[in-house]
Amino acid sequence: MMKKALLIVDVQNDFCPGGALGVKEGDKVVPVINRMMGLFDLVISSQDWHPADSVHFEKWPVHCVAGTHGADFHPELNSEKIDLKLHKGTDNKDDGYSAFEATNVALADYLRNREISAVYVCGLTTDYCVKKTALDAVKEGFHTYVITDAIAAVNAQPGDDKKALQEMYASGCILVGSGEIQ
Ligand code: VGL
Ligand code: ZN
Repeated sequence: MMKKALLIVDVQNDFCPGGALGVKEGDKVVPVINRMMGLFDLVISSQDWHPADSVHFEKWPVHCVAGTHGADFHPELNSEKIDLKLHKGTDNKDDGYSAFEATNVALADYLRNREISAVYVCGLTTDYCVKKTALDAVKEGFHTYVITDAIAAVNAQPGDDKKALQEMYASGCILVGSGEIQ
């Protein structure tokens, strides 16, 4: 049996409407993700977890500062079902867009040690951290799925979401709907 992990990227208050870097309909991914959790051998989350003096904030409004409310999970996310919680972007010199850059756990080794061969990526945001995480998952040799109804984009330029999906598809990611997962 192919073992599979759900990778929930950055479903944090600051990326949801009303947050410091709130994305349109960012909160809509939450019920979709909660419904899927039971289908996986392993459920893993990442959290953007920046120091207040990060160089990252030269590109972005201040968001997801470690330990703040903005860095907490969306309150409706069923975080009790999460087996492993990753922190990324923790160094003041790094963007940490990919969950594979988590600084508390070496994610690729962690997955391989548990014989996970397929990774399903969802969460926020389509054009940054979801994309970088999915591309790294492919590079690390995992069968990589992106759940298209469980992601939302920054869309700094209109169409960035479509572009990101095309790039992920062209790199070997498989695009699926949450309803297709067994
Ligand atoms: C993200 C912008 C800045 C993300 C994180 O989670 O996609 N985007 N930091
Ligand atoms: Zn960030």
